[in-house]
Amino acid sequence: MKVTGKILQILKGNMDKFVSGEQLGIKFKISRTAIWKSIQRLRAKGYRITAHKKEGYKLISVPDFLLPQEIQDGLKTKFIGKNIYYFRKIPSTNEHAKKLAMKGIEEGTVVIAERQTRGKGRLGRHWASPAGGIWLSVILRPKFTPQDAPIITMAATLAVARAIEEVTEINAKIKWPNDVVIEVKKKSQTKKPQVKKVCGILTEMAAEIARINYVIVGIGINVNNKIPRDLRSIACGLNEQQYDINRSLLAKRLLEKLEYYYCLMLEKRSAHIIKECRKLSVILGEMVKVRFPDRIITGRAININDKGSLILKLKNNTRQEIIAGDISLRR
Ligand code: BT5
Repeated sequence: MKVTGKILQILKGNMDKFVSGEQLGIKFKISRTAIWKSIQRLRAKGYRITAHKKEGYKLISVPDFLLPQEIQDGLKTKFIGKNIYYFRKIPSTNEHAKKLAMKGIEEGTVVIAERQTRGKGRLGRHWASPAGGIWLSVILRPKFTPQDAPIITMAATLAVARAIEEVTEINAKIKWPNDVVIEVKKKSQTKKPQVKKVCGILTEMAAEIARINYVIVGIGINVNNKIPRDLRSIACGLNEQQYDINRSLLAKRLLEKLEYYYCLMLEKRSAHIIKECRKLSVILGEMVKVRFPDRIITGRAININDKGSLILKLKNNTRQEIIAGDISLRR
């Protein structure tokens, strides 16, 4: 860790107290001018630090940015998030991650941005990514076959739901295959709650028949951001349920959970992931509509099988396996 990072750690450990500049200089064997330069660097990143001639420096507040040092501070992972590329603004974190992956960057590298100008969903759809959300991509190089890849999306939805559960008091659920949602009560108490999307996952892969070259797991979470008007009936932010969510903490827990579930997959223990996804599923037992580019199927969602496919029971009592699709709940 560089000296600026070490100074920040000391200031954080003494939040709201003065730390002597002279002591810092002695500790790191650098001049007071060098300490001052480090403080200026931290201020430029948004840390509010007061300076007092005799007493030294006092950290007043930490910026609400997804700064790598905030996410990495206390991050309990072995490889995911050890290397973070941070942007205030970028077209798409998935696109940038793809370029890095093609250059051979190490597994676990994360690309994160405050804002995306061309955030994308599945099938090239637009993903609204204003400031205040978490927009990130993780580069993975799994040693399993491309057929197992859909489970990565499930692992990611599960990681997001569990991270939200740990950091907030919000009950997040999974809407197969790639959404994390929350249930919002309707005005009429008798009606079932409405499901709103707080997170979408876009998993992209470069593979040969039997071998995956790399996988990019793109995760977008609405946290403190505004939701565009045209999406308000289907989407919402976590801030509509709880104020003041610490985005760096949420991102940190997310990376930890993602590594945990990804490692389960590598150990061939995906059954555990599927079991947990079933428990958090918002669609199992419900009548759903599955929209494909050329047709719509209606049926009851009765299971998510071991391959991660959705099983629908149709009107004529036959069962249909769905590998991917757009699901809407018929509530
Ligand atoms: C997804 O696609 O849900 C995948 C979204 C992945 C976004 C992340 S952000 C980081 C990384 N970098 C990227 O460029 N992308 C990934 P899909 O299931 O196709 O859903 C897309 C649909 O969700 C849109 O057509 C809208 O209806 C809706 N939508 C768009 N923006 C949204 C938002 N911020 N919150 C909720 N719904 C949104």
